[in-house]
Amino acid sequence: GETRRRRAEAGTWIGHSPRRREDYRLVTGGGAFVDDHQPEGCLHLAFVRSELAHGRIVAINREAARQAEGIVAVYVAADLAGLGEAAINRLLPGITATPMHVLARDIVTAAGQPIVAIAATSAAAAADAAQLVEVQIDPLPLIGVEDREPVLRHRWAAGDVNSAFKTAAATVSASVEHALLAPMTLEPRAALACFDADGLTAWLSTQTPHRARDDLARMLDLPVNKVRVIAPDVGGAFGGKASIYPEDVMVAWAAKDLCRPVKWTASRSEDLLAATHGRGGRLHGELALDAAGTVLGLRARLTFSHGGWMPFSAAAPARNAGRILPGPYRVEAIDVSVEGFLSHGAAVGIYRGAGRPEAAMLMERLMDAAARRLAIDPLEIRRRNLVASDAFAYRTPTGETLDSGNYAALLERLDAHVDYHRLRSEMDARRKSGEIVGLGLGFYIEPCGQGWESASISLCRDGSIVAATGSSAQGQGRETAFAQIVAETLRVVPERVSIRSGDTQAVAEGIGALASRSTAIGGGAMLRACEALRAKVSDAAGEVLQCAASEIVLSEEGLCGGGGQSLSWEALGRQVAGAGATADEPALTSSAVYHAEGEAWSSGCCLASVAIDRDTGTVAVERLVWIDDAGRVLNPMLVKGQLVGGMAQGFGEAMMERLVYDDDGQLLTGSLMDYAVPRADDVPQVEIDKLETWSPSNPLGVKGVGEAGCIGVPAALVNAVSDALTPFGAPSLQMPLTSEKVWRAINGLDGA
Ligand code: SMO
Repeated sequence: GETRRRRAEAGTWIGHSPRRREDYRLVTGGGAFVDDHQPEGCLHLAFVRSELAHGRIVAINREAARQAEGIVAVYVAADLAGLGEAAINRLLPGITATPMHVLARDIVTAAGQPIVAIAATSAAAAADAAQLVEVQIDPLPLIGVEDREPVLRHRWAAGDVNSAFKTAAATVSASVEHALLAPMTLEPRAALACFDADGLTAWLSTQTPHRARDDLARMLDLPVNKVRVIAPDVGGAFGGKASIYPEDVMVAWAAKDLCRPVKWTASRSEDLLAATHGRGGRLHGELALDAAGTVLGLRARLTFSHGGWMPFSAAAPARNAGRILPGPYRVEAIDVSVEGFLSHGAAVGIYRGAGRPEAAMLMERLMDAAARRLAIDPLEIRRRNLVASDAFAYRTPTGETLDSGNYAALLERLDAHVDYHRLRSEMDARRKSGEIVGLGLGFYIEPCGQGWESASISLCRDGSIVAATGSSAQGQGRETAFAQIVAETLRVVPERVSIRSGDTQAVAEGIGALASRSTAIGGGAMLRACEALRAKVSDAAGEVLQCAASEIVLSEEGLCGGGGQSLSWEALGRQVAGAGATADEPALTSSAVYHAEGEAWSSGCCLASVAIDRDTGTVAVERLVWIDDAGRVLNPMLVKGQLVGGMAQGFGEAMMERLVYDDDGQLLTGSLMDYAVPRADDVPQVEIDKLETWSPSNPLGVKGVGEAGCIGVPAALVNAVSDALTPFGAPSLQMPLTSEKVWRAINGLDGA
């Protein structure tokens, strides 16, 4: 009531934490996910998938399936004549694109690849009929990475790296392997499509509705304006829902072919098998340093695995890892090369961080190696190499421009928060008394997206304000944050504002929610649209109130003219829209496409302290302290939610998770009995503090935060465990740091 009004008057919604407006709906079962939509007469798809990782399809017998109860159609690749190809983002020059096949024709390259699609009157009938399809595949030998040509290749070079290594007082190296991971969403992938005289409407569990629309239009040869994609509630995405999938296209094709609604919802095992995997990079790096620990040069070779085909953003992890590799450190001479290879398995795509975690892990392992070699404290050696706070905008040797940051202040705040040197002495004392304990640091930078986003906003006939954004929602609180931007700009309470997202009809063009970009770029678009609407509102109110537009003052109560005359938002809406208009009819509308002036770069640092149980190798995280700088914070509660969620996934990567294929290319981790996702009682407590270095790259001064936890936390954890294992010959362990691996290292056994 009163507090709210005062805040609205002061225009201070930004920086506060109103409760998430989407939560009541979501926690009371009122959410509507794709699978909750069940149009009349909806058919269900099931897929017959390849049982082999490589082979030639020699025969498919679908007769029995066709005769089964409730079966409407049984599709093979030959039935999909005229189907186009999905787009690929040529983020790096020299990409040899390998787009997906909706259904495999002739050759299968991964176990789990769809070969046959069955449409039936129920999901159970479709699944039963799938058992009746006989697919005969002649096995082919698997192709190892050594027998493949790279599908992408790029190199970043600057300065005289050879002379840096020649003149160095010390050189160190590190190798990092990122296991393949599953972007584990609560809601598995799901697609529903209807086709009628107006065209195709597809409900997809996607984070990029407009891209999906364009893909479906191209592949199905429909005009873009005849395709509408709706992302209703999306139960997590994490990069795994940023590209169109064969199953999505098959659903749309079947809906068009049969002129009936068609739906498919993945099982958990289907997602583990055939949704895109994340990570899977192997990175090797070397640092050249002078005797004081100053980095003189960096060499690195990064190898990424792409799986069986390349989704839209296939090159993003490789490109990100390379372009951000020096991290927050000043390095003038670099030679960084990256190569990507196909392999037998599901496609590998972006996953929360998309190359950033890989870069941070390599750089932070290297800094620790350098600290050990030169007997300089790990915090101190970082302090000596951080980009100085007066060096921004800082041009990196890979050609990126870090817009802003204060890395020294991050370090000071971390130091002060934990009393670093006391903590270090405590650890030393405990180690002397026989405990296995360690401290680890992880510094990171987080680029928050490039390009543009769109927004549109209307004052409606009833005085309500409806805003639409091309940034979509997947659980991160989009409605709440964007309502704050609107409320702040138009000086109203957020309750007056509704936010629409995830619908290609809400805004004509858009990018979506990925790459930590939504607030920096999508928020910028929303701000611009709001400013344009504010001008229109002032003009219209000035006309009604007979005063200059510049005299109009906006508040929750309405529009006030220079002489004290006023009218309510509803009165203005009614006046402009006309008496005959419906309540939700737009009276005034403004749209904006905002092109970010530059990329916003978040940053941060983490410290982990761990204690290891000598008998079991179990790692207990005693403290996880984290300072994040996401620029100006719109909503501290939402930011904390992003940080904690990212931390849980980063913890999972560092300590527990790993997709495993056997030598025949069969996935061994096909269920949650085998793939270890952290549960609530696995995830450590975290102490979070922040810095707010506002970004000059966008009008809100904001940066991203969605990926930070996956970037900084694993590096700190791995460094902490490595530090703890120093007395055991400092073995170089690769993630995940399972108790078995750690126990083997303690006991000097192979396989650590
Ligand atoms: S890995 Mo993200 O959704 O760009």
